[in-house]
Amino acid sequence: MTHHFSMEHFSLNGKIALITGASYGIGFSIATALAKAGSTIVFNDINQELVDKGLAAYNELGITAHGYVCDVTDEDGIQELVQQIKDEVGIIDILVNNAGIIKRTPMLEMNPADFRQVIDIDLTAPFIVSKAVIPGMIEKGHGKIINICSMMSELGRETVAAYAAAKGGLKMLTKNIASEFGSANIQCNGIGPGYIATPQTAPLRELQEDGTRHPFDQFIISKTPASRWGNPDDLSAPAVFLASDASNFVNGHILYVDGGILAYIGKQPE
Ligand code: NAP
Ligand code: GCO
Repeated sequence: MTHHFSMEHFSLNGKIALITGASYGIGFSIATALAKAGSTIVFNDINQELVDKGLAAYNELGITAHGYVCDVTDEDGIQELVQQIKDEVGIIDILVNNAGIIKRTPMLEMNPADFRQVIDIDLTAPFIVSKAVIPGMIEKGHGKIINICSMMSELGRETVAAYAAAKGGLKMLTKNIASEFGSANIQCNGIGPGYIATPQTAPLRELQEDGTRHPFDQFIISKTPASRWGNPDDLSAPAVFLASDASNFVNGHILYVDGGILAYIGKQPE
């Protein structure tokens, strides 16, 4: 990279990107953006049906993606997947830890088994996948890891104890990977999406029986200076930035893409 600014620093030409759980939603949008910026896209999902759905959707956009069935919590499966990607596509330059789940349950009604499952998928899995991918990055002499965090990396709310614990942990895993592998020229950053309209948040946006907006929907609009939910595409350019040479001295940072939620105390009374 030269010392002079060039738009080329945003290019991902020749790069190989693995985006987990990217058949639809936020992962799909980020993968599409990384492909448009020049990289080869590889994704996994939990079953063949989702992978096929993803492959068809990428194909429709003219993107050749490589899709694999793999559970991100299965360390042996992930190690085999990374080896298979190396053999069939090449060594991964960019990893986006996107796969995740949420359970909205009041804490006093939540079983430890459900709590552990959220931690397993949203926090332990990014550790497992990063651990599998980092040796290849060290071999290549560079790497980018982007962890999909949340407003719940910073804030709590009723019913999401496990998710907040996992996403807060993911923020610190991000800083730790940055600390441990910065000298190997690996940058690990997070994207913290605000409230984004995807199937994951659909229950919070369902219309009421009388046709009015869901109270949570109204709550989010009032908490967001932008006065709207985000779209998965709002995350596209921030992801390209963090995946590209344009961010080579940005490490351990969480880029909140939230329409201003974290900056705002809330609407003052009329
Ligand atoms: P999502 O429903 O969370 O999609 C994630 C994908 O990961 C799905 O395809 C899901 O498959 C897959 N997945 C779940 N468990 C997996 C596992 N064990 N192994 C492999 N894949 C697995 O939708 P999203 O809203 O696009 O969320 C993507 C990420 O952004 C998540 O980490 C989420 O926490 C985060 N996020 C979302 C929002 C939002 O407002 N939507 C805001 C902040 C952060 P299934 O369909 O079978 O579950
Ligand atoms: C919730 C939401 C959030 C969002 C997102 C916020 O129930 O509060 O689903 O968790 O999905 O992660 O950034």
